[in-house]
Amino acid sequence: MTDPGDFDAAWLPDAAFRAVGARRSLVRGGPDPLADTVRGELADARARFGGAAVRDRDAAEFVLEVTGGSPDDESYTLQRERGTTTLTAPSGRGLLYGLFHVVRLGEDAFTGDLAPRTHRPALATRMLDHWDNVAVHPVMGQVERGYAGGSLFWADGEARGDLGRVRAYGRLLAACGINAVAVNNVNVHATEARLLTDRIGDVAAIAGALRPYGIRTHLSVSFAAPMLLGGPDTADPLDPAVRDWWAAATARVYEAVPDFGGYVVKADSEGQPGPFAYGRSHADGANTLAAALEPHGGTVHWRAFVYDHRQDWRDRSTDRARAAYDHFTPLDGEFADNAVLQVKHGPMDFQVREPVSPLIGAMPGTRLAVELQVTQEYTGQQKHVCWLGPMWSEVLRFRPDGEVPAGRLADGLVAVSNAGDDRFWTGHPLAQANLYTFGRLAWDPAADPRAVLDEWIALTHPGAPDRLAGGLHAILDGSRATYEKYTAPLGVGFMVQPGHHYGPSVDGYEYSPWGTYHFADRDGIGVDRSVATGTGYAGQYAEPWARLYESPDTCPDELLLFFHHVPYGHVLHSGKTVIQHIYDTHFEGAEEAEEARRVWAGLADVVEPERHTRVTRRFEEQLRSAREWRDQINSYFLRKSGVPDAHGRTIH
Ligand code: BDP
Repeated sequence: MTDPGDFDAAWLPDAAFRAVGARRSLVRGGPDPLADTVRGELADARARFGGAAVRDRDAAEFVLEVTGGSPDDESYTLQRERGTTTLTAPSGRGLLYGLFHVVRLGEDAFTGDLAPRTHRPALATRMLDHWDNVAVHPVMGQVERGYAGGSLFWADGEARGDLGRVRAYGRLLAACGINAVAVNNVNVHATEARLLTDRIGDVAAIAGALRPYGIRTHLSVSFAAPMLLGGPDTADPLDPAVRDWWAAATARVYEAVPDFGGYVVKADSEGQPGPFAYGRSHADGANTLAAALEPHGGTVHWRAFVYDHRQDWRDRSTDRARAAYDHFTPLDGEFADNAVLQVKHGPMDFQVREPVSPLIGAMPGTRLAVELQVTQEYTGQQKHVCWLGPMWSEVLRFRPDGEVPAGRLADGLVAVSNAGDDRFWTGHPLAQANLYTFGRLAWDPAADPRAVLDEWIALTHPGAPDRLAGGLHAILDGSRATYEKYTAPLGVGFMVQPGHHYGPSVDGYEYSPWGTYHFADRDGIGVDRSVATGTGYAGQYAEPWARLYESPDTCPDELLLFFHHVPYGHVLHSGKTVIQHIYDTHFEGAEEAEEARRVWAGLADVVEPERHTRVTRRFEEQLRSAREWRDQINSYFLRKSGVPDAHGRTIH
């Protein structure tokens, strides 16, 4: 067993269980493996905080009961009257989520009365994708875009022998509502391809460690798997031999992992094989895998991140932002019922500011999951504080046609995990807030992210003085806005160093074929994506958005350069010119990062020393980097435009 002291307790410190553990409690119903998990949690908490297990309902202060129903029903009902708190759920799954709800409430769950209230997740799939390689990749390392050490699942080219930490991970995930995990990278290399066949035992072991916390295990597979793994010499999805191969391979997966969740596929994207090679559509590709999974209750998550990364800016049709919509909307209605199209939240690639992808909402006949990136590839790589709750909430509240109620965007929410074998799980201890917030927003996309942040703060630092809670809130709440200020302006994106994507390089991708341009010249900056004169991307939206984005007069400031190429003197709705906005935000952003560091320094006496030191070091790097961003961006645009800063500040 891993010594629990080897890693941080994150949002489940023992003290968070004080209220639960101090009660006389009774668990009824079963047999149900997840109810057993609840029993175990309660027994541990009681042992710590002096409560007792009782057999008589009348003697119990806390009654937990599985009432019977579908094992997949995740709902629970909580109430309190006459001194007894009662948690009921149709399944052990719901009971587990209910227990964590009670943990969040603490003493409030055992005080006064609580009218009965039933809680259930808004989205059925709440999933984390791990971009983990089994073997260390020569360029990408073990975890692609990972900033938290090695993989939680894999070490030395094999599944970890000790799965104690995987179990602890599953527990943390359950406590914020996540119910699915894909355990390997979407870029499937040779070793990882074999997880599907001769190495399925490794996957089964991991699934066994996650199962007690209600988490189903999924696998990223290569579209070319039949060819890579000794099957037919083609991966043509309509070839009967290929279909048979997938059916047989999938049946063997289910022998090893009976509750296996399904496959994740990145096809025809950034060098991964796909159906285009055979003149087949992505629906053909997805449906072949879906057919193999269907008899077993599995799902294929088919990624919509399909674009040509070897293109020049030839004409409007090659705008990368258009690609996912152009590829997939003609296929609406053609995907199998157990195929889910997994769509990145923005049309490009996880930038700090993008419009919501127009594909979301444009495929009413297709099951859809929205993909977020919790790992901070483009948002500071867990060296910078950047709490993404507000950004995700904006995405989840977006109404594609101005009408769809919040939380109805998709069937599922998926995110690229930011966790690794780091002592603090996430490299930057404050990046734990991103993982937690993702789970809670997947459960309830309409939740106020700031309330979720405070929940995380309270759980992670039980009994902490108000000063600590207030300081953490101040540091995290505005951190995405701060990061946005000192990096690429007004939605234009990128301007990062090529390859690793950390730190500024204004023209780093400007003349490369990846399709990520800002088009800055001496007169202006931005990408014309209007229908009238540009790439036509704005026309992929339904009204009212298409009209709003079409004109620089109505386009929101923060997305102006994503949609329009404008002169530096263009006046924003804020009243500032674009060039002055660039200068001002870059000075402000670096100052705000400095202020956040100051707040953190003032918390030294109320934060565990190791955690405090880790964050302090990260702040040093964040400040260095923020100043570098400020100086590079400001001097680049001063030179390009020749327009001086209105406030006469020195630009390096
Ligand atoms: C990009 C990453 C790359 C991923 C790709 C993806 O740079 O490492 O493989 O997304 O989502 O953001 O497939």
